[in-house]
Parts: sequence; C-alpha cells; structure tokens
Amino acid sequence: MATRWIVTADWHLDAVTASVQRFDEIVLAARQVVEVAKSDPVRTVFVFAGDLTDPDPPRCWRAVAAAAEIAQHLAYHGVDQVWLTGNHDVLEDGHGSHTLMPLRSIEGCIVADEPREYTFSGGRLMALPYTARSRGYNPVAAVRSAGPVDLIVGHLMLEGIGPGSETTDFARGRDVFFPVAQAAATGAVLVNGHYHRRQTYQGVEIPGSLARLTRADVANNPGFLEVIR
Ligand SMILES: [Mn+2]
Repeated sequence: MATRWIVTADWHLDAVTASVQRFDEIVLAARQVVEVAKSDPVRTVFVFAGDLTDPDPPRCWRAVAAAAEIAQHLAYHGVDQVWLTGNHDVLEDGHGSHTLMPLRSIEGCIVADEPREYTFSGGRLMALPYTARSRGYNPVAAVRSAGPVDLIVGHLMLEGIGPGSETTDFARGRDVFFPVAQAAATGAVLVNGHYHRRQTYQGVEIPGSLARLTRADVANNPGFLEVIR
C-alpha cells in the first residue's frame, strides 16, 4: 500500500505583513492541512519541512503552542508525523536549541533536528534539516550514507534558484545547500522547504509557504504537497 506524505512548510507563525500579525489566518490554513492528513490517518505521514517561527520575538510562544496543539491532535488521531527544523527555527546558542524542541515531549511526534532516516509503516524518509553551526553536518555525506528511502525532505538552499521573500525579508542564517545530484541518485522523491513559492526546481518539489508573507509573494499560490509513494 502506498504511503501518502502530506508535506507543508514555512508557516512563519510570527510573520507580520505591513504591521498586521498573520498568526490567526496561517493557523487556520495549517488546521486545514491537518484535516487532510486526518482524513486517511493509517496511510498518511505528516511532514513539516521547517520554519515554524523565529525564536526571538515574544510572539514566538503562541506559535510554538499552536504547533504543539497540532502535533498533539495528529498524534491523538493516529497520524505519523515528523517536524524538521528550518533556518528560522534554530538558535546559535551552542546547544542546538530551536523552536520545535517542545514538540519532542509529545508521544508519537518526531522532531528531526539532525540528518537522519526514519522508518514508518509504509515507507522511509530521510530528513535534511537546517541546523545551527554547532550541529552542522555535510548534506552530501549524509545522503551518500543513507539506505534506501522513499522521500528525502530538507530545509536547505538550492543553488541558482530564483529568490523570493525567503531570501529578502525573511533572510536568516547561512547557506547550506541541498545535495541535488546525490539525492536524485537515490531514486527518492525530493522535497525541500525554505522557498516560499510553490515550484519544482531541478527535480526538487517545493511546497511553498502557507500564506503570502510579503508583497513580493503576491503571485504565489499557497498550499501543501501530497506525495503518494
Ligand atoms: Mn527557511
């Protein structure tokens, strides 16, 4: 039986557009993605591909609370889930801290804050999260050492891609590149968060953000990915 991977990324629940806090509407959109995941829990894996919220603004707390509530809800309904850290989620504190840490205590919720493979009932996923410098890794080596996987999901950068709001207003952290050639050689479906416009770039599927976050995103069509594999 094929697995249904529901991939969503770049919620940026702390986002402010022209002085308007976007929290309420983005959480509503996130809950709709959750409803889709819940509609067929047995064969679904919910994947959050990074960038929940910056750790700095005080409003990060309600963003973390919303994510915890959603993760708890998914767990209650029996949906497998994995949450990757993005470049906005991590702190450079030397301890590998990030805004997804509280989700670790939810039973059945996987937080992928290091490169790793995960086995679910219906398939295998390799996570290539963005990490702080103190937890830095070589994505090329990580993919080369991977076993067979169905999906490789990252929150890294793609060389040569057209920049959007993730690169302008939402710049944060350093460049760590998605190992496109090595990942493609595995035969897995390739997915990467970070970029706010839904697109396919060099064979890598990008879900895009759940909302238009700046005026530069006006032509974006926010959504999520459903990968059957
Ligand atoms: Mn990002």
